[in-house]
Amino acid sequence: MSTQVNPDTYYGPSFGALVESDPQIAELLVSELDRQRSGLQLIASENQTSPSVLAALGSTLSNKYAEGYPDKRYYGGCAEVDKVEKLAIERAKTLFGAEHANVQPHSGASANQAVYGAFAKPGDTIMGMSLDHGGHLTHGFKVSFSGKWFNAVHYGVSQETEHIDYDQVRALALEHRPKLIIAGGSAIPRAIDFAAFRAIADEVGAIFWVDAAHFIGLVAGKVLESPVDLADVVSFTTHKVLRGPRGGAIVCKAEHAAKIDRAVFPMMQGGPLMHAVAAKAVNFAECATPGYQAYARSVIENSQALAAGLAERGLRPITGGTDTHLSLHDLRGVGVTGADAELRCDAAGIVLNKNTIPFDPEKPNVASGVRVGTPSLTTQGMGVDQMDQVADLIHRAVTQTDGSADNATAQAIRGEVTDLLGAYPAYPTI
Ligand code: DSN
Repeated sequence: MSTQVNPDTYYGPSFGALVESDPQIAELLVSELDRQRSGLQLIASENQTSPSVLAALGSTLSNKYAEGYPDKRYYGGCAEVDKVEKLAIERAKTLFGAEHANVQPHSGASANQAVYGAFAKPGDTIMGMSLDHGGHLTHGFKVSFSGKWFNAVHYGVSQETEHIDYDQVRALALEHRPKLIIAGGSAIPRAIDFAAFRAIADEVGAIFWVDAAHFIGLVAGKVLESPVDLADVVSFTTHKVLRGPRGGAIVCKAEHAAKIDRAVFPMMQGGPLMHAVAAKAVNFAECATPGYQAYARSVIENSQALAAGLAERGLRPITGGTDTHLSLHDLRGVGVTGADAELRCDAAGIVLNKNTIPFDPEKPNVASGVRVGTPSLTTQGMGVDQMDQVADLIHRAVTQTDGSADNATAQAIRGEVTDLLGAYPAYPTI
């Protein structure tokens, strides 16, 4: 085990027992912690959740079957998990100012499946952002259930501005009359105009659904406009900027509550993961604090500083910058593909992902861009003063290394990454 861990606190008091009973898995858990600690984590959809959330995840709530909803279960022995789920629901409603919350979806994709289940039937037309312009697999991409079961129509960004083309959204909505209009995605650096989407949905009689998985943490932190009042339904994940456990949730208007609940269970899921529900409750309470709001503000400031630092070095930000926790960079100006950049950064201790950019001439597994996000670095305490150094490290890794860990420049960058992480460690308390 290369990283320092205290078996009494790492993953809760039972970690010591795991070391005894299954040293192979215990070793791998520690090496993954070591990996998370020893690199710059820039995957925009990842974060470092709190030890309290980890404790709830590692609890005996994992043992309990609780199909149904609080006070309406299909199993005995649910008194304690009922209290947990009621707390999670109330905390979610308060945090997001929502009329109804369902905290049972196992993941973002499961939450999205339930939204389809509530409002559409196979063969119906749905409309979302195209994946290669920043959307998501579950918004009708052809290999996803959503693309196979629904007639998916896709809007994108304007080639000129790289912002969502709202004229195109409206024209496609008028032409295709979708049942559902989805806003949101995985690589959208800018704030979305929810009012524009609402007006278009009203014009064609569609349900307006926001998939807020990426940015819901910024909404919780009150640094980005909330879609909750404008949308019929908002689905999200709890593990991105929000910094909770891996999982999903849905908030919606009271008029849709019964439909959404029936679509989550029993239509799409069986028993909820009660340890994850407890961890969501812990997370929602954490997000209601001034400390979390300051964190969310810092995530955006860092993201803007990082995007500017990369722009100065020739890594062009799509749309010219960012309003959120992520930015997307076109690498064609430095003559490196996204796939090569990801490999080179990895060898230098920097973890990010290749990403297609709008109108990308490359295939997705090559891609012309990279996506970078600041949730993890900000959790580690970095601020705008560190972002120029991070931009410099990324730029040098992308342009001056070859993807080999033996490369002298890659080794030098790794050394600088280690020094920086020494001052801003991940999980200093375990
Ligand atoms: N795969 C996630 C992301 O990285 O954005 C979204 O599902």
